[in-house]
Amino acid sequence: MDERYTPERVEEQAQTYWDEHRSFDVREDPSREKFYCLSMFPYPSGKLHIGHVRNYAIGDVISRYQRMRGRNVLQPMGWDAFGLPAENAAITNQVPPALWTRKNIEDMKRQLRRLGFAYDWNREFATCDPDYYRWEQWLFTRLFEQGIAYRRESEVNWDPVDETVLANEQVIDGRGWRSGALVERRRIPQWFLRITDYADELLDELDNIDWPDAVKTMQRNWIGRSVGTEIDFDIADEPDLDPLRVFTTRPDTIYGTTFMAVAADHPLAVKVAKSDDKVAAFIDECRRGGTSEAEIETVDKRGCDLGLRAINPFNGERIPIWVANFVLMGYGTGAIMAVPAHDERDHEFARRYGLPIRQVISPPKGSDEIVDVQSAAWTGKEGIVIDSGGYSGLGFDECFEAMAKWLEENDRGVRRVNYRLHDWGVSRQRYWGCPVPIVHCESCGMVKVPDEQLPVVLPDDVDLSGGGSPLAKLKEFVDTTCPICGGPARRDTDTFDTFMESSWYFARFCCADAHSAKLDERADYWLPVDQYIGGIEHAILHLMYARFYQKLINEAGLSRVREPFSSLLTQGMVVAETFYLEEEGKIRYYAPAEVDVEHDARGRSVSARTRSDGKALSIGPVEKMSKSKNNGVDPEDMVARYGADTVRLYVMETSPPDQMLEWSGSAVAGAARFLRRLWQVVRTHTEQEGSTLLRFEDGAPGIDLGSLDENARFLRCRTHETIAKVSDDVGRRYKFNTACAACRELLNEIATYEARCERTGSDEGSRDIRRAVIQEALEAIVLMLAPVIPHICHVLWQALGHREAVIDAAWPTVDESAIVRDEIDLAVQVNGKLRAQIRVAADADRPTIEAAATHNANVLRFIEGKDVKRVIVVPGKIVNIVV
Ligand code: ANZ
Ligand code: ZN
Repeated sequence: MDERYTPERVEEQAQTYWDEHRSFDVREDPSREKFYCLSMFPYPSGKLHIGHVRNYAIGDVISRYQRMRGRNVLQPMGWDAFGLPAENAAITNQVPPALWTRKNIEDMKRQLRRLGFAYDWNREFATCDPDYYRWEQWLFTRLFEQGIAYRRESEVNWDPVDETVLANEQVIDGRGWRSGALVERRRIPQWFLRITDYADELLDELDNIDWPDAVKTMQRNWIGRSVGTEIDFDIADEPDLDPLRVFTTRPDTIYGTTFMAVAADHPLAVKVAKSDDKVAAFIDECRRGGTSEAEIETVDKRGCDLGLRAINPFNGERIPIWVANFVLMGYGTGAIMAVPAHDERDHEFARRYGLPIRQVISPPKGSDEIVDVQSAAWTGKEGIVIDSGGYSGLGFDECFEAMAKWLEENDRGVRRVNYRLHDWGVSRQRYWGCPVPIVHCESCGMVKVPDEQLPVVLPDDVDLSGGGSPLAKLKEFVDTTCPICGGPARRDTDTFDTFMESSWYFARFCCADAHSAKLDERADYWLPVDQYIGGIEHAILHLMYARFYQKLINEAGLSRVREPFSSLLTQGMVVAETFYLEEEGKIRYYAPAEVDVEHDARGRSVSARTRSDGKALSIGPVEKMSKSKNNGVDPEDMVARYGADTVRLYVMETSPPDQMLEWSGSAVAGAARFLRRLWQVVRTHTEQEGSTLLRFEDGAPGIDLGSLDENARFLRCRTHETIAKVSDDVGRRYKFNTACAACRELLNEIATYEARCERTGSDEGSRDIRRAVIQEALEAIVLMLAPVIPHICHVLWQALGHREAVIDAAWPTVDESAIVRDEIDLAVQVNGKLRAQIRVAADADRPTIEAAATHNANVLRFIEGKDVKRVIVVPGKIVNIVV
C-alpha cells in the first residue's frame, strides 16, 4: 500500500480492474432477483455539469449497493442525441449536427468514465442512431394504422422573415430568436398521438407507483380531470345559429349566470366579427397576446359584447353573450356560462364591465361565514343552492345529479368528463430529429412507409443556413414513390418531438443489440425500471409521455409492463452563492475560482474579494448554478484537482439526494481530507504485525469473542450499530448523507478506542483482540463506503487482506449479539443546554442515573450553588436538569 493517497493512481488501478474483469457487464439471470437502476440519460451538450454528476452519483450508489445485496443489477447509459441545440450550434459554428453530436458524446463519455460509474457500456446507444429510431418509426406506422397517431391542423409559431416554424424556446419576447421578427401564429397540419384516450389510466395508476407526492400532484394537475356537464343555450332571435354549448363543472350555479363568454377563436365570435368592427378589433388584439394558461391567468380580464342573447334552458332568462380573453378555445367547448357570484374570474370580469352579480349558493347551515358576493366571489362547493326554482335547498351532489338528469332527459345537455391534457403533438418542423415515416400520395393519400423500407434515414448533407424547413428543401429526400400505387409521392418532412426518443430508451437498454425487433424477451426480464433518478424538471412531460408510450409498447405485445418506473427519485438542484460587482449600472459576476471568501463561524460567507486585485465584491443569494450567474463549478476541474472519489463523496454526503445541495469549496476540501485520513488509518493498521481476524474468510472464528474486554466490546457494538444504521439509510431511506456521516463517526470511534487501549496498557493477547476489532470496523467502513467512493475502497479492501475485489463483496451484515450493550451513553443537559455525556449501566434505575448526572464534574460547574428544581430522565436518551 502506498504511503500517500494519490487519487489518480488509485482511480486508474480500480478502473483498470473493472475494465479487465468486465465487472459491469450484465445478463439476464432468472435465478437472481434483478434490479434495474436508471439515471435519466443526458443530452450530449459536450460538457458534464454538476447536476449530471449529482444525478449519476446517486444512481451509481444505489446500483452498487443493490449489487452488494446480491441483486442482478442493470445500470446503462446512453445519449438523448436529437434536438435543437445541435441545430443551433450547426448554424453558429458551421458544423453539421451529426458531427457536433458525435464529438460531444465522445467528450462526455470520457468525463463519465473518469468518474467511475458502474455502467454496462455494451448497451450504449445514441437516439440519433438509425438503428434506434428505426423502431420508433416502426411503431409509429402501427399507431398510424390504429388511428392512435393522426394528423390535424394545429397552431405553430411562424417566423415570417425566416419562413420557418419556431419552437417555443426560440420565441423570445414574441420575436424569432434569429430574425428578430414578430412571430405570428399559423395553422398547419401536424401529427398527434392520442394520449387523451389514456388519461384515466395515467391518472389512476399514479396511486400504485412509488413516486414523490409533488410529482404525482403535478401529473394529476396536468391531466386535469374535471367532471361536469355540457349545456346548450339557445341563441335568442337567431333561429339560424346553433345553440351555444358550454362546459361547466358547476351546473348547480346556473341560476346565477349573468353573462356568457366565448373564446376569441370561437366560431360565434368569428362570425359576429365579420359584421362588427369592434368585435373584430378585439379578436385581433387577443391573437397578439399569449395563449398559454399562465399568461391568461395573469392578464387583465377583458372582453367585448357580441350583442347576442342566450337563453337559460332552466328558466328562459335572456343572458348577454360576450367574447372574452380569459376563455380558452382549447378547453371544454371554448364557451362558458359565467357566474360572477361564485367564480373569481367571472367576478373580476363582471366588476370591470358592470355586469350583475347574483348569489345562488349560500354557506351550509351552521356556518358563520359572512358572504358578500358583490365584493368577492364565494367559491365554496359545500353550500346550499338558493333562489334556483325547484332546485333550491339542494346540496352540490344532489343538485348536480338532478340537473344532469333533467338536461339529458330534455336533450339540452350531457354529462361530460374533460381533461386539461391534450393529445401529444409530435411533429416538429425541424431538421435534427427522427423523420416521420409517412409519404403523401396524390391518389392514395397518407401512406405508411413499409417495414422493409425502414429506417427512413435522416440525410446528413443539409443546408441549415437559410430559412424554411431544411428537409422540405431537400429534393432527394422529399421526392419518392408511393409504396401502394408506385406513383410519385412526397415524404413527410416533419421530424418527431425528441420526447419520442426519451419515451422508450429505458426499454431499449434491456436489449440494445436486438436487430430484428424493437424489443425482445429480455425486456420482460428487466422492466420495469426499479429505480429511476432524474431532475424534477421532467416531472410532467417526459414522465407522462414515457408512461403513455409504455402502454403503447405493451399493447403492441412488446412488453408485459404498463408502468415503466416503479420508483422515482428526483434529485435536488445544485446551487451556489453568487459574487458580483456593480459598475456603471452593469453587473459582472465572478466565478468562485476568481474570488477569495471569508467565512463566519457557521461557514457563511461574510466578505469576498477578487483574487487578482482584491476588489471588494457583493455576495448575492444562492442560486442554481448557471452560466449567466457565473456561479458554476466544472466537474472536470474538480476531478482533476481532487479525484473522482472526493467529488462523489462530496455530492453524496452534503445533503439528502432530494434536497438542494449548496456548493462549498471548503467542504470539498474536507471530503478530500477524509479520504486521506481513511487511507492513513488503514495503512497504519495493516502495517502492524500479525493479523488476527474475528472471522476468517471461510467463516471460521478467529478469536474468542468471549475474551473481549469492555472497550473492545464497545467498538464492536459501535461497528454493528453503524452497519444497521447505514443499511437503513442507504437501502431504504436514501439518506446517503447521514450514512456517510455515520461512517466518518465510526472512523473516529476507532481512534477513541485506540486511545483508551493506550491508557489501559496491553499484553500480547489483548493486542490481537485490538487488531481484530479494528479490522472489523475498518472492513465495515470500506464496504459501506464502497458504493460512494468505489476506487479508494477497491485498493483499501485489498490492503485489508482480501483476495476478492470489493466490487464483488457482499454488503456487511449486523451481528445482533454485538449490539447488546452493558453500558449506554446519556447526554446531560442543564436548562436545555448540552453540558456532559455520562456512561451508565444499560439497566440503571432513575436514582442511579440522577446521581451520576448531578455528580459529573462538568455538570457540577453549571449547577453548583444553584437550586436544582427538577431532574428529568428520558430513559436511554437524555437527562435534563432544571436549575
Ligand atoms: C360555471 C361556473 C360556476 C364555473 C362557478 C366555475 C365556477 P376546470 O375545473 O378547470 O375544469 N371553463 C370552462 N371552459 C373554459 C374555457 N374554455 N376557458 C376558460 N374557462 C373555462 O374548470 C371548469 C370551469 O372553468 C367551468 O365551470 C367554467 O366555469 C370554466 F361557480 O362554469 B364554470
Ligand atoms: Zn399512391
